[in-house]
Amino acid sequence: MSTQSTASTCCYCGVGCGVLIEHDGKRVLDVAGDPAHPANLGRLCSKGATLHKTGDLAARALYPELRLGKGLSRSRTDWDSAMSHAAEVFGRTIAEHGPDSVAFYISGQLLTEDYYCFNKLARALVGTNNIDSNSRLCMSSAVVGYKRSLGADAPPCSYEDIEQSDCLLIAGSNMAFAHPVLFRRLEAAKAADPSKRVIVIDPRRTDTCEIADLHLAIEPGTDVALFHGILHLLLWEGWIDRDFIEAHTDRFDQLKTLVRDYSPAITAQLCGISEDDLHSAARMIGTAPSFLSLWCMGLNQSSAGSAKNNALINLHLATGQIGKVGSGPFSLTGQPNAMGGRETGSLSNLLPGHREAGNAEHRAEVAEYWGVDALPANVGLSAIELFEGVRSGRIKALWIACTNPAQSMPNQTLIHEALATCPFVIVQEAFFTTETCRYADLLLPAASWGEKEGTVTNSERRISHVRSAVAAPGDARPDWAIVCDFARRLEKQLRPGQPSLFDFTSPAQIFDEYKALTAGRDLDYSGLSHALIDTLGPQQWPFNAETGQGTARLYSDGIFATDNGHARFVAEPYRAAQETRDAQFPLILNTGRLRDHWHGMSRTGTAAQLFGHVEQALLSLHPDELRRRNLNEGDLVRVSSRRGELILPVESDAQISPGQAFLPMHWGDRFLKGLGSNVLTQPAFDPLSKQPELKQSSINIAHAELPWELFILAEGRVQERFEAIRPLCESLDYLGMGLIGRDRPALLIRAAAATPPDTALLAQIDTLIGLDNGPVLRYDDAGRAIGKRVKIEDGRITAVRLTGETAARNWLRGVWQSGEADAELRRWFLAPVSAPPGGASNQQDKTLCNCMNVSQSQICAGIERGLNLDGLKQELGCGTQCGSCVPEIKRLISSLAVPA
Ligand SMILES: Nc1nc2c(c(=O)[nH]1)N[C@H]1C(S)=C(S)[C@@H](COP(=O)(O)OP(=O)(O)OC[C@H]3O[C@@H](n4cnc5c(=O)[nH]c(N)nc54)[C@H](O)[C@@H]3O)O[C@H]1N2
Ligand SMILES: Nc1nc2c(c(=O)[nH]1)N[C@H]1C(S)=C(S)[C@@H](COP(=O)(O)OP(=O)(O)OC[C@H]3O[C@@H](n4cnc5c(=O)[nH]c(N)nc54)[C@H](O)[C@@H]3O)O[C@H]1N2
Ligand code: SF4
Ligand SMILES: [Mo]
Repeated sequence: MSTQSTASTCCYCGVGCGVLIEHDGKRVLDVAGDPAHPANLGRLCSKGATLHKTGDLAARALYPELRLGKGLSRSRTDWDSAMSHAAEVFGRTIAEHGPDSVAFYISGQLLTEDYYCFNKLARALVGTNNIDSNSRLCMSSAVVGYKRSLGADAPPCSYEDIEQSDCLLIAGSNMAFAHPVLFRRLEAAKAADPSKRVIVIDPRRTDTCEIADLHLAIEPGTDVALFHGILHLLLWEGWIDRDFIEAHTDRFDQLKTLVRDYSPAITAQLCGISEDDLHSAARMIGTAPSFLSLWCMGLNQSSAGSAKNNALINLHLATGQIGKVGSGPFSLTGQPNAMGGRETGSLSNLLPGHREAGNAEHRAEVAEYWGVDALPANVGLSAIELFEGVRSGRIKALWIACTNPAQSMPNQTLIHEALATCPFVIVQEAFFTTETCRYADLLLPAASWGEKEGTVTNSERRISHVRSAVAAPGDARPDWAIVCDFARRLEKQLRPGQPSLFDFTSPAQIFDEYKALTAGRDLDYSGLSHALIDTLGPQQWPFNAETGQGTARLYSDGIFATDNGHARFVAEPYRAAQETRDAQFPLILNTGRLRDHWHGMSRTGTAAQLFGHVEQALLSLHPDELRRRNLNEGDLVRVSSRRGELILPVESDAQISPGQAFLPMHWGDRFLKGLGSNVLTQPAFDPLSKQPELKQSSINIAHAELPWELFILAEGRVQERFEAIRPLCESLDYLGMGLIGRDRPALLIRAAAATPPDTALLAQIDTLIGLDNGPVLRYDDAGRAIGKRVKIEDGRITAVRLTGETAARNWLRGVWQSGEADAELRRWFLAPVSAPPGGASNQQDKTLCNCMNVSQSQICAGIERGLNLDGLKQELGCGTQCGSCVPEIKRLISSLAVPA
């Protein structure tokens, strides 16, 4: 069968890289970076480059499934029955309880056309503003920041500015992990011009710091104080642009008065940094010919998220560093189409075309365009309020699409209660495995990456055409098509006899209807169409019909999107995070991304290769914090916050400051029993953006006394076995699940309990992983509750189960990985202890270079032999493909290399 190539985009982050999908018309075979796409020019990161290895069919939602009553299980149904049922329940709920008794919770990963249909459905047909998206957890503080300072929600810069800037401030962004291809572009530019200055502001020393001339490890949540302290110094030194301030801005005097209080001594103390470092930062910013800032969740996910955004933009306005090459405030968007969501009005307070739901004129404009009498004026619920409304019973029918709130929202206990009690929950998902799907009364299978068509806007306002390469599996359908099918049925109840508002047959047609709503607005892309993007390539808005071209940079003329064309300084004092350290909860928990995983891992969690870098949930703490508590790496701790408790192993990490802890956000209840990372985090939110404070929750930890341990490694059928074993393990106190093995994927489980579980559980697990038959070595010491099971087929281990004590687990993994079951293994097997044979390494290794499969131990050995980065690249091949591992290799070199 002939191989074809379809140009599309990566479905992960907001860099929006172009990918070439290699396929045979039926299956995706490979992906490559698209050299013609301006975002990445052919590059991909470790996640983009492995797209074709993810999305296991065994995890896909294939057919609509309906549950006819709580407590019953769902059964397969057809689209016609599913849609009629949904329209009937929504129609009845609206009739009985009014339009605000239903709600839609959607996602920054939908395509622009999907969003448009959802918005039209909620606001024009149902008549509610209860439509919000996971961008509330992500970008809503940036939306408020841009609007307050500049008048419109528009990042003014281009990716080229990253390469062209003389001084970059990276605040609360770990772009080495989260926006890797942009980080590669910055690395290359800095290598070409080492005079470029980079400042990183992050309480953790992340891999992004590998490129920094200055890292300010501020106390969590103190960014506003820092930015005001920097402005104080810029004023003192005369490093501001008075002409620009005079001609193009308002309200500077108020801010000048406020920042007088942020003297270097006070700022340094509030932020926990040295005055020298503060002076250095101000000097770099104040004396640079061009100054660009990049920021992400370290600023947005905060109860002071809006204030942080505006305090940073203040620095650009005060120095006149905006609208010029290499300058400007440039927020990095998280999700691939969070920008499209903002454009189409997919937050409860917005309307399409950067309009406001709270603005009567805006409502009238959109209502007229849609041909309806009016749009609802009631204030819609934002994500946190929406789920509180579900729990309190105010929301009686909830539609969730393309997001997994039972993993990603803070305060998971409340979210799970809400979903369990909601009378009717629709989940529109590509993978049936997510935590949220468990609560679906109606599960609607959605087409996913490579299978659907539409448009997305990336961080630099660039709109790409997302193309489908293969058909969706089973009965899965594109999101827009599901929405329109439902809407046409609901119209029969709510607008009988009137022409349909949802008579769309293609995404291009939806785009053409929608784009007119951007005409005359700041983002105007009414001049674009799918066909034009195909001809011209991806384009940056604004792009209107008259100019017929995209716009690389906004505000070059010094005219801003406010009523009088002036940008506005925002003067708000520093306010501490909601939760700070206290006697009861003495640590601040920070959460964020890993390099190779994506959010709740519905996609990346199906590829064993992507667990090579980090394979299980670990709580990272500074070595001093472990020492103080007599904890060793791998020990299980009970982590508690004001909202919940979680058991998981600790790891020592000197990149985390004492008094702080870090837990990746990816682990949900499937991978980490106990509702996952977000059982600990708090729902407190910023008063304006309503974005929750996901980066700072206070916690305590205590050693978890769980003497009975379980370790399982089982090769083959990983997805199926994962789904079968996970629900069996509810009785265990700790349960961490993962995958390992690149060429021979295996399921990996570590668990523990206060007392041994029922033997029936172990028997069930044995059956599921094939330890009940075939060539299995068995050792049982009932008195000490030690059990060993090892299956050896063709001279190699294929399955292991240790119970009671699991001291040999890392060593056994190594033996499994080596592919040879030797005599030493048999001797260990017969010994009455679990500990690995004397002298054998029990260290856990990890894969640093995912592309070339190079482990940390190989790289460390190379460094000890005196190899530098180039030497390692030549000898081991690491870092020569996507480059995602290069910052970490550099860090190892600087920590291990013996000075010559
Ligand atoms: N690999 C990978 N990449 C992704 C994603 C993914 O899941 N995996 N998700 C995408 C999405 S949706 C998003 S939103 C982005 C997120 O991208 P980032 O925001 O870059 O990633 P995070 O790890 O969430 O957080 C960034 C940093 O904020 C720091 N931080 C915590 N508190 C503070 C503070 O008070 N002040 C400052 N200055 N910094 C603080 C954390 O230590 C962390 O290093 O990533 C996108 N890219
Ligand atoms: N503690 C903590 N929590 C956080 C964060 C944090 O930093 N710390 N970050 C927050 C941020 S910034 C974000 S963006 C959120 C992300 O949180 P979520 O939105 O919950 O993240 P995903 O797991 O990406 O959810 C997307 C879902 O859509 C499904 N899907 C994929 N393709 C399609 C499709 O084409 N159609 C449909 N219908 N479904 C599809 C996927 O299988 C997946 O389950 O998490 C937030 N939660
Ligand atoms: S940087 Fe990586 S994850 Fe982000 S769009 Fe590009 S390839 Fe995808
Ligand atoms: Mo995000």
